[in-house]
Amino acid sequence: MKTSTKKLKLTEDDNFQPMLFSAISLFPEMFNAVSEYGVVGRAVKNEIVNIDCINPRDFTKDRHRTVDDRPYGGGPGMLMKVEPLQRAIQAAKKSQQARDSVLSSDSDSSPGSAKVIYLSPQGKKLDHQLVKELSTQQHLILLCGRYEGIDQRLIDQQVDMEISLGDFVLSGGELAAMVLIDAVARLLPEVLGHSVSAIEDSFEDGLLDHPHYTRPESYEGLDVPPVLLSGDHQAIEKWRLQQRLGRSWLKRPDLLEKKKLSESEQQLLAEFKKDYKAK
Ligand code: 4HQ
Repeated sequence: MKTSTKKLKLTEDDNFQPMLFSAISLFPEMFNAVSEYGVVGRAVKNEIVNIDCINPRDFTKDRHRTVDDRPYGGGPGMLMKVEPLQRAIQAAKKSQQARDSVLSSDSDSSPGSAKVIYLSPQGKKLDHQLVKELSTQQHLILLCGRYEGIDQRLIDQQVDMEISLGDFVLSGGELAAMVLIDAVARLLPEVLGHSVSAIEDSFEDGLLDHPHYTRPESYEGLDVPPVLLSGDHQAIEKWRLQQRLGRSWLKRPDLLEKKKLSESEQQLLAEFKKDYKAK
């Protein structure tokens, strides 16, 4: 056996650690939606990603396992009780410390650096840049609020970062946490392989994607753009870049304003605009 040339699978490396997401949630079953399906489901199965659900209800101490309480100052709705959440966060932090303690010390996995994230509309808006930064972390603890949310002192004391999906209101942080897990996990090099570093380039370079076509060649009288059938890979790449520039100009001018275009990109876009205005 030629052991010397056998490439070690990343996940067989003694120092490899799956990225850990600890979801603190009253509805842990919701996370099956990410951990059992598709690309992230496979990453979980292959132990490239771990998703650990922690239910604050398991950290209550009263007979009724109470997880909600009334807001000081009155008003409608309830808040999540502080102590069960606090204990759940501590438990999440311990689970990573337990993993670190069985690893050799020369790994880069920066133990003790779990980031606690609270999903809320007050947070920083999630975008590709932030997703990329999060994908460099070993352990993210995702605090999923229900009811009217959590006590401000818990945010001040325990939360490292507040993140929002956008200016709308969800009925709980779980869906937001799952969106974050999906977007972050697919950026891990072990999850999609190199095929997608190219695909992910879309947002990587701040442009929208180009249009895609598959069979049939003609559908309802609409033909696939001929260049895609030409076999001329250079021409195809050029057309795709032009489409990406053009679509960004049409649908997301804010993206183009942030981006510095090269001479050839400016020319491709000018040509797209000319054709667009001629139609
Ligand atoms: N909520 N982006 C309120 C959100 C939200 C968002 C989560 C509703 C937290 C207490 N989360 N709970 N938008 O609307 O992330």
